[in-house]
Amino acid sequence: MTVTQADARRAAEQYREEGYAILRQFVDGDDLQALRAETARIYAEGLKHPATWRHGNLSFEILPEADFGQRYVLQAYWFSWISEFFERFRRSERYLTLLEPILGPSIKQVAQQIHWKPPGAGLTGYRFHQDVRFREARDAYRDVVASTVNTGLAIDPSTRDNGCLQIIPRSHTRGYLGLSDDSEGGQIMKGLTAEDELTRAGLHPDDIIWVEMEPGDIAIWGLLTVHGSLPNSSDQDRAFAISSYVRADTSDRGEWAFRDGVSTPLGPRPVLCKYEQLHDRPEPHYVHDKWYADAG
Ligand SMILES: O=C(O)CCC(=O)C(=O)O
Ligand SMILES: [Fe+2]
Repeated sequence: MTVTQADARRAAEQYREEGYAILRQFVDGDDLQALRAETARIYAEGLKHPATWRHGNLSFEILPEADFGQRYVLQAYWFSWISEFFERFRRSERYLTLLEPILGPSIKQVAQQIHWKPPGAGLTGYRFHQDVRFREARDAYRDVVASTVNTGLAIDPSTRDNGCLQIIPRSHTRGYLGLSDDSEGGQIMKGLTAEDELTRAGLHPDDIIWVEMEPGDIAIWGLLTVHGSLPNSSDQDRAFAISSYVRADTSDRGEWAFRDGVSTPLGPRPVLCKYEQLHDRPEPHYVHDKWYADAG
């Protein structure tokens, strides 16, 4: 099955009302097998690096064996630079069909990520937050909330046990709530959200929805939608592909995905997305910031 315009219109309507929507079997069949195989290859690429590594917008977030007894890859960013498959996938027809009712036909992509939750790694939870906190370069966007859609595609089964996404419906109508803004160095992967943090923000823990997904299902949410996820407590990994898209005419940031509905490849060099130092250190390098130190 592929996503139809009717599916996309329904999803857009639910997204506007509830701040999120889920579409089943956004990817299936041979495409899904290829997606899973390529994701495994990207993980293996990341595993070659003993510490967090960056080259342009391409990056791998690594938990090194020196500190964790074993090497884990938690995240990859902008792997389109090393993956012909993902370079086409990020701007495939299905994404245009899904996004066009919300963003129109001219769309840039400001984030391309895979998040893994390797069993045993720890530190694989994301405290409840609103993604607008990650749009630090406010001047680079106009009307950023209305002009952005985030998408999360299940590559592995996404379950309660392995730390599936959790969303609070209608929370996007509440404005910015400052959740997790007390996190050290802005790190939302350290610690868990205490229920009273939600209650103090006027949210009800009982309203939380567990977004369980089969491989190939996709969720969309907005920059003000409250969401998070628990660490993996199972022995099954959870690979989840997150992409953030913006209405092109509102954003100075992002790689083109669709220009007037036409799928548009990466250019010869990366452009500014979310990584501010892109042009300061263009060469490949390791990043030793140990954000995970003293993690409780
Ligand atoms: O991977 C997840 O479960 C959620 C990640 C997330 O919300 C984020 O990176 O902003
Ligand atoms: Fe998020």
